[in-house]
Amino acid sequence: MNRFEISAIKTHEIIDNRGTPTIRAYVCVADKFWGRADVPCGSSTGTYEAKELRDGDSRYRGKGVRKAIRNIQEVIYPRLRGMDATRQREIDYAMIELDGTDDKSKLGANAILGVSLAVAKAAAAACRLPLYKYLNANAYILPVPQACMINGGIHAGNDLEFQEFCVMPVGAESFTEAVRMLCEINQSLGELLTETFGKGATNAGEDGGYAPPARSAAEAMSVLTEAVRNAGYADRAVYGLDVAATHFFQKESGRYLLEGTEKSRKEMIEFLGQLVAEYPAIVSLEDPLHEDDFEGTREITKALEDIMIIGDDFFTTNINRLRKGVAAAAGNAILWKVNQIGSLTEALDVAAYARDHQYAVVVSERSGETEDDILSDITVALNAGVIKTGGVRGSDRGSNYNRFMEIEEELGSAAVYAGRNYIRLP
Ligand code: 2PG
Ligand code: MG
Repeated sequence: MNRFEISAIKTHEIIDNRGTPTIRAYVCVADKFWGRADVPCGSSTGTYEAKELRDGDSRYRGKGVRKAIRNIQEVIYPRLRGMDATRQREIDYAMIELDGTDDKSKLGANAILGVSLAVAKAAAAACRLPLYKYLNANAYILPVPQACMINGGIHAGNDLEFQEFCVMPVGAESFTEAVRMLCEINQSLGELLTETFGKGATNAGEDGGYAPPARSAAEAMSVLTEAVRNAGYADRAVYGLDVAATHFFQKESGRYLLEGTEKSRKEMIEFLGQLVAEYPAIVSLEDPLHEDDFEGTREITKALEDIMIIGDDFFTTNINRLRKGVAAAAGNAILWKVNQIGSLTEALDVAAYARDHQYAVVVSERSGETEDDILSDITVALNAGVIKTGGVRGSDRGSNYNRFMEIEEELGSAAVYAGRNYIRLP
C-alpha cells in the first residue's frame, strides 16, 4: 500500500451551533492516519454560492444531510479509494468531475467540501505535520481578527440593518494579546450596553456579537467606540463593518431600506461616506452594496480609496466573479469562505488570483460553525492578514481563537502578527 493511499472515508450527520445538521467527514490514509473536518454553513448566503445538498424531508425540517452523506459513501469514496491523499488538486477535481454541475448541486458542495478538507487533514497527519505547515512550509503570519462585537441584519433580532460591527485590535503585539484585548472589550461593551439599553441588550447574535436594540449604525458605532475607550484600547483598535447590503436591498424598487428611508445607490455611498467620516477608525466595509452591483462597487471603491472594500456575497469566493470584479476595479479585498466554492483547491486558487491582482484576502467563518478549528490552520497557511471569526463567546468561535494562539506559540519567534500591516503584509 502507498503510504498516502486513501483507505477509508467515514461520515456522520452532526449539528452545528444553530442545531442545524451538517457533515462531519473522516478520511483515512494508509489504514492509519485519520483527518476529520466539519462543514460550515451560512445564513446570509450569496446567490452565487456553491449549493449544499439538504434532504428536504420531514427530519430537521428538511435540513438533514443524509443524501449528501450517501453521495460521499456511494459515489465519492469508490472514486477516491486508493488515490494519493497528498494530491489534493487531483482529488478535488475528481470530485468536481463526478458532480458535473457548475454549483456542485448534484453531489452537494457540503459533501465535496467535507471530503476535500478531511483529505488535507489526513495527508498532513500522514506527513506528521500540523495542517498549516503541511499546506505551506513558509506559513508565519498570524492574522488580525476582525471580531464581531455587535450583530444586526438577519443575524440578530434587532432593528440594525448592518450585519456586523467588528473590532480589529491592530495595535496588539501578538495574536494572543489581541485575544485578550477583544475579551476585555467584549466585557466592557456588555456593561455599557446594559447601562444604555437594559439587560436584554446583551443577547447574542449569530456571529457571537451582542444584539442590542440600537436603531442606527451611528448609534451602534457610538456605543462600540465608547466601550473600546472604556477598555483602554482606543488607539490600538480599528473597526470593520459587514454592511451585507444584499439582505436589505429591495429588488422590486432597486432601493435599500435603511434606517426608515429608501436609499438609492448614490445615497448609500453617501451614507457610508458620512459614517466613515464620522468614525475615521472604520477601515473596512464588506458588501457595501448589493451582490450584483459591480458599477456601484467600483464607484465606492474609488470614492473611499483608503477603505478596504470587501466582496463577500459579491464575489462568493468564485474566480469568475473575482475576475469580473478585478476587470471593473470593484472592491479591493475578497472575503474568503471555503464553503462558498466547495473545495480547498478552488478556494486556494481564488486566494492566489486575488493576491496577484492586489486584492487583500480576508478569511471568514460562516455563521453556522462547529467546534472544528480547521480555519485557523488554513488562514495561517494562506499568510492572510485578516480573519473574520465572530465574537469571542462560544466554542464555535473560541475554538479558532484558541487554535491561533496555539499556532502562535508553536511558531515561536518565526510568528509575525499582521497588526497594522494587515493589508501590506511584512
Ligand atoms: C458573512 C457571514 C459570516 P453567513 O456574511 O460574512 O458572518 O455570514 O455565514 O451567514 O453568510
Ligand atoms: Mg458578509
